[in-house]
Amino acid sequence: MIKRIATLLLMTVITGHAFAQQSTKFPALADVAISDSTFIVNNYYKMERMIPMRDGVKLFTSIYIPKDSSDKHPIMLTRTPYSCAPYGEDKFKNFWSRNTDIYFKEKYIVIIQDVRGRYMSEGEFEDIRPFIENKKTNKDVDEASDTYDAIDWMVKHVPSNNGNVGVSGISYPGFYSTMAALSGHPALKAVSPQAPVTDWFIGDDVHHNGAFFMMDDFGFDYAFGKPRPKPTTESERGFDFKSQDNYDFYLRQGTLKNLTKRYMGDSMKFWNEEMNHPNYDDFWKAHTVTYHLFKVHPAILITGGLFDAEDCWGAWNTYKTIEKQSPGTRNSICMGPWFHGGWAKSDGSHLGNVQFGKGVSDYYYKNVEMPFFNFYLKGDKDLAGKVAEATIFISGENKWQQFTQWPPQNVETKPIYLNEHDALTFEKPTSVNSFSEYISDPAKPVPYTEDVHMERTREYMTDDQRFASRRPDVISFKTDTLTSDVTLTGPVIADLMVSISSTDADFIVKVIDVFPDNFKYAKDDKYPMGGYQMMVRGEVMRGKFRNSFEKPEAFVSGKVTEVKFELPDVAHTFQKGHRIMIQIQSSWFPLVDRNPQQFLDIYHCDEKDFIKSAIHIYHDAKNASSILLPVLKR
Ligand code: PG9
Repeated sequence: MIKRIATLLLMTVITGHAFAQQSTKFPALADVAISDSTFIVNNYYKMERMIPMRDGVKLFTSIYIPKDSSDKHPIMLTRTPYSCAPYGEDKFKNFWSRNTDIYFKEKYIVIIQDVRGRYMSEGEFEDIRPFIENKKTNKDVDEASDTYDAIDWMVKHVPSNNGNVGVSGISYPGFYSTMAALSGHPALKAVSPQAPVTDWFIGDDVHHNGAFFMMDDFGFDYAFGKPRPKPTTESERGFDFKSQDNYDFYLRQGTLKNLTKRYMGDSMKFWNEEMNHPNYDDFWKAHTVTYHLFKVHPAILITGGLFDAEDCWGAWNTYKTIEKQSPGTRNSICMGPWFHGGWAKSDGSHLGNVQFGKGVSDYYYKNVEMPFFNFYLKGDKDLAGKVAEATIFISGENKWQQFTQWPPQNVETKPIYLNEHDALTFEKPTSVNSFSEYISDPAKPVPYTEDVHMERTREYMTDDQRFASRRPDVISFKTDTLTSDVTLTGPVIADLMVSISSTDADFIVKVIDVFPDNFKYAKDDKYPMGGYQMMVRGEVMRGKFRNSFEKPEAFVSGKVTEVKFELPDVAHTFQKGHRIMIQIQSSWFPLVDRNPQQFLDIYHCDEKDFIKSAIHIYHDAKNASSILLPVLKR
């Protein structure tokens, strides 16, 4: 380490004078990690500016510029609610800790902006600020108009820019990227919304199919939702759980009403909005960008993780919505075996116990993201067409595959049926009045993972499900050992025939790859991989929304009822010798809040409202429950 700092110092001294005319402000070494920092620190300088928006509000913007002014460079802009820190023109963000340092090697001008109302930018913040379709005055501002105004200033004032701008961002910055694509600025040529926050009621972060993702959202809202009296460089403090056991902590809180009363005062604006909008109403629709993707002009690259616990839905559905609403847009997608943002933060070789091989993230940057932006922002002609419509990693066989459309054309939607004796067959059941029963007890909800911890893990997305298989309130159906590979590429649809003894319930469906009993990655596997039950996809459906997210409906106790819902797209090969398993349960705690299993307002109910429910899942000739699988024909 010492040796490398000496090199850095030496290089700074040697190269410092060569660029003195641009800037003599080198960052304090304490703010510079080693690794690629030497290159970035010695070849870039930093400016900070307050950029004026059309309504007069000014946004704090950090601008990193190549010292090489012999050429003009494209701009890569990220707009974030999570701070463009560090603040100070002599302090560099540690870009070198992420794969995105590639933009410095490609000599982009890298710009990060605090969005309106966050950190050092002026104005009032609004979570996922609604898009204003017909802006009439300069007071009609949203994230699209803020991006337009920011880009307009940049192309006119940032030294050495070539007039071409790209925008990219992961997660919430992914939402700002999607909104940027609606800005209409002519200099904005290419946008990459990555794991974009897209619809917080249907599939991202806060709710999935109307079920509240309590653990993620409580922690997020508590830290993020506090009012900001004035611009500040300081981050909000997170919640002090005083516990290392999230299952115990949230079970002890009992109801959402208690969480609100105990920890979330009236100042927690968005939490209180969530508590008071239990259905998919105009509030949620106004805060959902997929109603406005009709005029997307820049080229689009959507990037996401197949095993992203936060915005997997957003990635798939932003791409699909642009396909539908802006058919003329150059719209492409790349999904790899990553956790949330994993392409930027990891080599992509594994998630938890499941391995995907070497060079996964490298492949993405070298063959997808950089060619995409270099083509549109640098005019690299030889890259034309190199980026496929859909570049998808197929886990299981662990190979990248390029498709001309997504879902692929040669996909057959094949129903696989739940059957008696826990069987899963492509043949329809023939039995009479056959069902599996489990008792869903809110006092003992099914954990979402096996071990004890506080922060929601990202590994749960590929965790071994054997802990759940062994519970009496989880039912599992599995195929015989596969005699040939089965590759699934596209959305999975659960079509359950159920009855419950109460008036509401949640249904969690998991698609699982059961490894052979003798499976090993290597002789010294740290975890017993033989018989591993890898979750390929899991999703929850809050039963009362089965027919409408806007108008929830109670179940009639004991009446056979269809519950049909879509799980986010998958890309996985169940290899020969493996089995396909479907698991069904009615709680997933504390990932999802407990359903009191009565038709009522869950956000304001009391502990006494939580009751057990006897859940019947039917698998007979009259009421056949099935999972519609997107089987790739090869
Ligand atoms: N997807 C992240 C998140 C947002 C809201 C609640 C919980 C998580 C994020 O935007 O960082």
